[in-house]
Amino acid sequence: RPDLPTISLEDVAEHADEESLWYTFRGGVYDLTFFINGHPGGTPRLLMAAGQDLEPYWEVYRQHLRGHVVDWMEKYRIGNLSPEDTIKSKNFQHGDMFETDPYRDPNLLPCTKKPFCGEPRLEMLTNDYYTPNELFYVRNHLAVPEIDPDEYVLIVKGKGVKKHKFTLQDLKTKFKKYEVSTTLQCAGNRREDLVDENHQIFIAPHWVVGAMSTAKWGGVRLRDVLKECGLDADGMAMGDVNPKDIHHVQFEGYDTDETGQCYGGSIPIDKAVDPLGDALLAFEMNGDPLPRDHGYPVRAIAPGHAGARQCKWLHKVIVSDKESQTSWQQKSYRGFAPDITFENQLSHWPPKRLDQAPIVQEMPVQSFVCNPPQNSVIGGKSATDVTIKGVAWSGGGRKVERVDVSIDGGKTWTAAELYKPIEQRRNRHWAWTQFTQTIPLPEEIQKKLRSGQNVTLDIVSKAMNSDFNLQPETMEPYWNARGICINHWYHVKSMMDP
Ligand code: MTE
Ligand code: MO
Repeated sequence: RPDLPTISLEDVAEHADEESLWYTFRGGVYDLTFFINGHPGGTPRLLMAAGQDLEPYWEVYRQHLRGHVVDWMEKYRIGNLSPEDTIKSKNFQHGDMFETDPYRDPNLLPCTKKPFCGEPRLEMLTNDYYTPNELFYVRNHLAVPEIDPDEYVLIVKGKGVKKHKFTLQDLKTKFKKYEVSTTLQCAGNRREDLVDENHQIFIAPHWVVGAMSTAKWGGVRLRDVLKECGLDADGMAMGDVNPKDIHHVQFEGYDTDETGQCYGGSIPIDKAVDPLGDALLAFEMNGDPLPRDHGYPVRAIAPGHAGARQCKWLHKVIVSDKESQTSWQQKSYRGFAPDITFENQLSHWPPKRLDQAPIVQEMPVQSFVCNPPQNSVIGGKSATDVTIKGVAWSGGGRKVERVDVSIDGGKTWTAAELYKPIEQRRNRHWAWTQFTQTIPLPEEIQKKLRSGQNVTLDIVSKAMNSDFNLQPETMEPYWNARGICINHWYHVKSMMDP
């Protein structure tokens, strides 16, 4: 950009506070002051890198290197570094907080590596009803904390409770143990499906589809712990007691970013005190202690709610009049209208009419085909049918009543056989339903195959929940800039090759 002035590294370093935020990147100088509150990872992290070169940070947080982030930033370029300064700017070394992350199974396909987000190979999700722990999707926003179980403490405090501290041993011995089977799904699952030539999403990770898994969680009920700390959970659940200043239960994790900000989220108090809500503080996953990636030693489980509220490495439970004030509650998981984009509103936080962008808790009905796998080649000159398998789930404990499948992209449908080997009661259908169906191939497809021609099937499923809500056909009516609650038909292309 020869039209822009040359700026020295010393000058850039002067612009490193809320008044003025300058950065360098590959020889360019950028003024991102307006973006102070817009960064999806939070203001402190933007400040942390202020006055410096972004490349060493982005070596760690590689999701930024996707073309559109770099392109977008170009609009805010104010100058160039000299060739000497460009070389110097890269020498800054940034520590890697992810070095102590645990080993991961190679069948957990990484979507981002630092922080680690991985989704299981989809075709493996229908092998078992409960997802094996090593294949359960992982969504970390930060590095995995190292927690000594003897030093672990859970702090409960806030409105309506007396401050308490519990050790892991206290949780295991002072309360009755419960087991709850629930599916977790990241609110951003299938984010990649909202991206095309006309739609960009400036938030990572771009999950394909596998950010959904199911486990049986063992632990103690959140309501029992709150009662032990003095909250009138029974009175509140019955509606006899309705305190004006108690609306939310906030969770905070042991995991923190480079600036000390911990992960956090909250759920409504009604979910926490509801005896039929099954909210847990879990220390077991499918009968084993929680793996490190899934929150060892204790995590929150709020069945039916978005993955983001299931706070891992749980350190604090805070009863409050307010929702969690973290960026994960306030920014990341809001549902914006289709005309709101990152460029036109969200990079200048807060956008207008935040009240029109609700914070997600319970998620919409979802299903997708796992088998045959995406882009697979299935054989058979003499094939006469194709067997489809997949998973379906609805947030809010709503039951999956029916799943229809199609091999012609949704022109014709057949109801699938549903499989749910455990009993869950009305509005407590926290765990998914698996489905399978064998569809006869139409005569013209069979003819083509017999004559040696390829046929590509467009396999789709659509689930209906107990509210009679169905998955929408396309993303247009609900496209949203944060890329959340994505549930339109998932198409699997599978080629039959004789
Ligand atoms: N809790 C903490 N402390 N830190 C996190 O990064 N990620 C959340 C949630 N709880 C997260 C967390 C998100 S967005 C999701 S989708 C789920 O954990 C994922 O849980 P899993 O990794 O066990 O599948
Ligand atoms: Mo998530």
